Amino acid sequence: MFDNLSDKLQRVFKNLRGEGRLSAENMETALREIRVALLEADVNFRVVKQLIEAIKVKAMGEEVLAALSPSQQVIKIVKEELTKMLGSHESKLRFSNDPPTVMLIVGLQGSGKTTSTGKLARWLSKNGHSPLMVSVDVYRPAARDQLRIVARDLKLPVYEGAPGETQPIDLARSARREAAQSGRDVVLVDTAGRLHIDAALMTELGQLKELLSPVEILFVADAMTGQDAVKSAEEFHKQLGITGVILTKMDGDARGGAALSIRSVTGQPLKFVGVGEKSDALEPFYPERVASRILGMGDILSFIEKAEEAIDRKQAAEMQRKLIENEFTLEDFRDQLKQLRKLGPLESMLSMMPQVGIMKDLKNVKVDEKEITRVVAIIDSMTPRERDNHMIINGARRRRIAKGSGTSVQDVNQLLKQYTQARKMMKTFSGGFMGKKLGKLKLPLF
Ligand SMILES: Nc1nc2c(ncn2[C@@H]2O[C@H](COP(=O)(O)OP(=O)(O)OP(=O)(O)O)[C@@H](O)[C@H]2O)c(=O)[nH]1
Ligand SMILES: [Mg+2]
Repeated sequence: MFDNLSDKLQRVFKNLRGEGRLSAENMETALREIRVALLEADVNFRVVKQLIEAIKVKAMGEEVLAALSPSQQVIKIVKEELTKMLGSHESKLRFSNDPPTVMLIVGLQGSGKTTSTGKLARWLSKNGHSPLMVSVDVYRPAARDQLRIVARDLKLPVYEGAPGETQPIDLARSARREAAQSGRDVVLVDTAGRLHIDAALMTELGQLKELLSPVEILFVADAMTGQDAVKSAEEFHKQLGITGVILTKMDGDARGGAALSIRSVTGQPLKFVGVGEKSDALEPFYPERVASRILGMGDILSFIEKAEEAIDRKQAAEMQRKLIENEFTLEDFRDQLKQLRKLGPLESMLSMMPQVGIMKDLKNVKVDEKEITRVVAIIDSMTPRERDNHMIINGARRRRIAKGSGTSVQDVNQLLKQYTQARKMMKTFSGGFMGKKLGKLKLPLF
């Protein structure tokens, strides 16, 4: 996400780093480069213009004459303005005082409405709500089945419709009634998509809006479609009035910049980003964190939040103690690996870290998930005593472990080496950079 833009902006800042102070000339050059970087990243040109103007005013103003270096000043200003452009504050979902709250999920064909409906249902149920999903896509034969499957996988309810209930309006009305009767507080309405915005679609969505008085009308925008996503968001907003945006496919290598313009162009907030096909690949949108990520500062906060979801605090504290006292056993190592796996693809986790120091080297590390599985299998094949004290694992024991785990003695050797290295590294982390940055949460990385 934003890799290119991020690289380019960092180059601009680097060039400024050599300068003693901000001058009209070096600022002019930096602004020009920032402008090009944003345009190349597909940020809408009107938005770029506003942004550059705002940065310029601030940079030339008095407040920059502080003790910061020129590049620090510019980074600070660019970050503030980017954050503002992205909406300043997190924009939470709103709920009706008179539940069930209805949320309409709208957007063009294939933008990710059905997938996002499922993700949102999962997110809601993890955050104290009890959603009911309903698909009113009666045009594509498999559409309602698709949502049914999503719901089944999530073990969350979907309103399936009564026999003969074939109209979007009827389905939506019944779903709301069912939610009210069964005490569900949110109804997520997955609507049909069209290739292009057409009058029939807008009429139908308009009717749904009138009938359901949705508190949220969330426009699902496919980040891969660039400026088209911005244009259709604008059009939906004009015709229907959207209340927020879910930006999907931000995990793709799209330039992503278009997406950043949606807030400016429509005036409606980005509420969530989709970062993968799986149901947990949905993140609330935090303007400041995204700005930091774009500027290459890493998204420490998202990272911590995700880690916290996966890692049991108590266990983490216990791990911490063991690390410090050098009691970290192979069994702990295995548990850590398992937890790391729960965090999701390791590479995507690493990409959220600030690209400094050791993390810079780790950025290019390809983490092989199969390798983790193998390591876990090897440790599983050890006796508790061996796990407790790796020093007793001699040649004969290594052979037995290899056999038991279907691996080779070299594999076992390699693992033991990794383990001892990990112990060393984690000790460094727990007191060093990571320790300070992550506070109470020290993540072992191997
Ligand atoms: N990589 C990635 N793929 C996504 C994301 N969100 C959705 N998709 C994929 O995009 C495709 C279309 O998603 P759907 O949810 O079916 O889209 P839709 O808007 O409901 O499509 P229609 O109902 O046909 O209009 C699917 O293959 C999804 O897996 C995302 O955040 N990242
Ligand atoms: Mg769909």
